[in-house]
Formats: sequence, structure tokens, C-alpha cells
Amino acid sequence: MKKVYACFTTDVIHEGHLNIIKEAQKYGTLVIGVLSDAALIRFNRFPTISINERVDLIKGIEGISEVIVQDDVMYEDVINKIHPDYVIHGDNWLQGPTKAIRDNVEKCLSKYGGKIIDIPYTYNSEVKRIDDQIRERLAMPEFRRKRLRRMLAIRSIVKAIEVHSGLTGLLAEKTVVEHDGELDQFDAMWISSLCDSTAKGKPDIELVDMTSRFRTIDDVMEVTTKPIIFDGDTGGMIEHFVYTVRSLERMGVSAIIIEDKTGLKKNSLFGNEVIQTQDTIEHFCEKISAGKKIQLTDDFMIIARIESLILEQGMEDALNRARAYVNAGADGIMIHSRKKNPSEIFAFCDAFRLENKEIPLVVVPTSFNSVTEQELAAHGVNLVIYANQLTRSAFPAMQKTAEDILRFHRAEEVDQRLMPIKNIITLIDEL
Ligand code: SPV
Ligand code: MG
Repeated sequence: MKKVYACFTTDVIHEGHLNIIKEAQKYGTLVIGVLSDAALIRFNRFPTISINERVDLIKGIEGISEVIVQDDVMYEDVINKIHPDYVIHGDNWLQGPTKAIRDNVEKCLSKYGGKIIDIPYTYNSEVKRIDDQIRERLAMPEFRRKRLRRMLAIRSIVKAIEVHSGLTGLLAEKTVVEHDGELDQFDAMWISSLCDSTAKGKPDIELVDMTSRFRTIDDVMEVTTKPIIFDGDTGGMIEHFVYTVRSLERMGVSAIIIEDKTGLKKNSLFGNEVIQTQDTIEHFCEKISAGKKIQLTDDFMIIARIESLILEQGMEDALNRARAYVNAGADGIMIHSRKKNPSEIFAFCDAFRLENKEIPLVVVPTSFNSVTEQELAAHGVNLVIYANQLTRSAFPAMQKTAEDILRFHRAEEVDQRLMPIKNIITLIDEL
């Protein structure tokens, strides 16, 4: 009897999966792999049920000889282990980023004469409805909120990108890239004070009020499922901060990052070129504790951002503050720098990790942008935030288009570098 293998990444069995099973049974005995949580999160999306429940779901279907867990999105290990004669999959993997998976399967099977069976992918309204429902569930506050903590526990490094609108949210949600035979995507979204203010044409000085910032979050939440990290600036007055924490938690935001500055906040990337005042350790600890006390779930995170290196107060001050903020209840530490070279970030992370192995470390490599995620992870960083690159890439493109229309008194010259309207429309989901 020949052996047929299929890998399932689903939480719900629908007609498409049953078609694969029916077709596979014509070729031999069927082994189904269930993609592990870590691999599923990296490649696709969060599961809404546990790995054991997903395995049981498949075991409950008749005509399957074995169910195993597949630990990597690429099939290499599983193929080497079970040597299937056939691997069966919907033909949707013939294009797009998932083609890299098919290429990998083809290479592995060709070593011993195994074959791929591509069957027509099942597109129908019932399958779409089920997929949409899973996505809607992932977007619900109680599901979304806890996913940052889970992600930090599972991934060696979590990657967040700045978003400030529904459209940039969609980019963060849907951009998947195949590179060097691996698939990658962003794990989370950063609601930057700088870019949220810039999008409204306002300076980054805590001028855009909370109601307006929440409106931005809401726009993003409407069209995405990934966890959200909110840039809370200084957090404001303690009496106000507790309300902010409550609101964000209720909305399904996963974390707020507050920076230890006081008075009129200026963007950190100005450093000491402008007047910026660091908060006292005692007062900032009080703010963290007040926020932790008010939150209702264990999911929400308050991350303390240390500005000592930005304000040239030295490494010892940064480390002292980190210790104090953790003692006050901070769920993570963000260390910021505006040096081009990452050495002070590495020095802080190395010293902090000697004392504390657990608390997540967060960095924003805007100035020290040559550093790779892998290097940061090697120094104990858990979360990297690309805080403003979408805004900075969009603005010059829009500015050039505006200038060229003025220059040529028509739009033809700019058209070849514009995204076709059809592509914009297909980016946006319709219910
Ligand atoms: C932001 O994105 O608003 C930040 C990061 O706070 S930074 O601009 O580097 O201060
Ligand atoms: Mg900010």
C-alpha cells in the first residue's frame, strides 16, 4: 500500500479538507500532519484551538491511518521521517509565497521518486464563511489581547511594524514574504505616537489626545487580527493613566509602552538637542504600579521605556531604572538609543540579562538600523519594533507624485509608478 501525506493548518474541517482526504484515499493510506502552534503562528495565523484539539479534530475523521504533528512549515523533516509516496495539497500553493513550500516538497520527494498531487482548491461561499469566521474570532478583544504574551513565549524574536490607519494595518496583517526558502511576516503592530501624530499633521508632543489615538486603534482593529502595542508616550498623569490602561485593555490592545519622561514630551530621536526631562524613578514606579493595579486581566502588559541613554545619563542609571521598574511591576523593559551603532544597546541588554533572564526586552532600531533581528535576539532582545518606516516610505512617494502633477499639469507621467486601482481594491476585504 502506498503512503499519502497531507499537512493541515486548520481549526475547522470544511469541504476543502474533506475533498483532499477523499482524493488522497484513492492513492493509498493517508497520514495527516497537524502544523504545530509555533510553525502555524509564524507562517499563517494564530490557532483558535489547542494543538491537542486540532489533532483530535483530525483523528475524528474516518479513513485516516495516522495523525502526526508537523513542527516546521517546510516539509523536509517530516518527509525524511515518514517517506510518503505522495504529498497532496490544494493547487493554491502553485502561486504566491506558499510556492516556496511546494518547491521544498518537490525537492525532498524527488530524492526517492515521490510525487506531489495538486488538487483544485475548493473556493465556495461556505469555505469563505468559515475562514472569515475564524478571522473574526481572532480579532475579538479577548482573543487578540493575550496573543502578544503567547507570541513572546513561543517566538525567539517578535517583530512589530508601525501602523496608523486601516490601510497600514492591512499591510502589517497581510504582508508575507518568501526569502531564502523561508516564509516570514510581522507578528504585531505598533501604534507609534510619532506616526499617529504625523498622519494628522501634528507634532509628537502628546498633543493628539487619547480619544483621537483610540480612534486610530479602532480603525486598525476593524480590519486586522494581529496584536497591538500602543505607544503611550509618558502615560500622562497617574490619575489619567489608569483610565488609559482600562480602556486599552477593554479594547483588546496587548501592551502599552510608557517612557520615563515628564513635562512637555519631545520625540526621543531629538535627544538633548531639545529640552527633555526624565521622570524620577519613584514617580515613574508609582505610575507603573498604579497601571498594574487597575488592569483586570493577566494578559495586558505595561512595558517601561528607559530614556537614560537618549538623555546621556549613563548605563548605570539605565540599569538602576530597569531594576526599579521591574520591581514596580513592569511586564517588559524597552531600552532606547539614538546612536547609529548598537553597542550601547547590546551592553545594556547583556548586563540586564545577567540579572534577569525572564522579563521581555524591547528595542526600536531606527538609528541603529544595521543590526539584525538575529543579533538582537543573541543579546536577549525579545521584541523589535520597526517604529516609523511605513510612514517614512509613503511620504516621499506621495510628495513626488504631488510635485510631478504640478510640474506636468496632468497625471500621466506619474501613473507608471502607481499601484493599479484594482490592486488597491483587492487588498480590502468585503464581507
Ligand atoms: C514612536 O514611534 O513614536 C516612538 C519611537 O516613540 S521613537 O520615535 O524612536 O521615539
Ligand atoms: Mg512615541
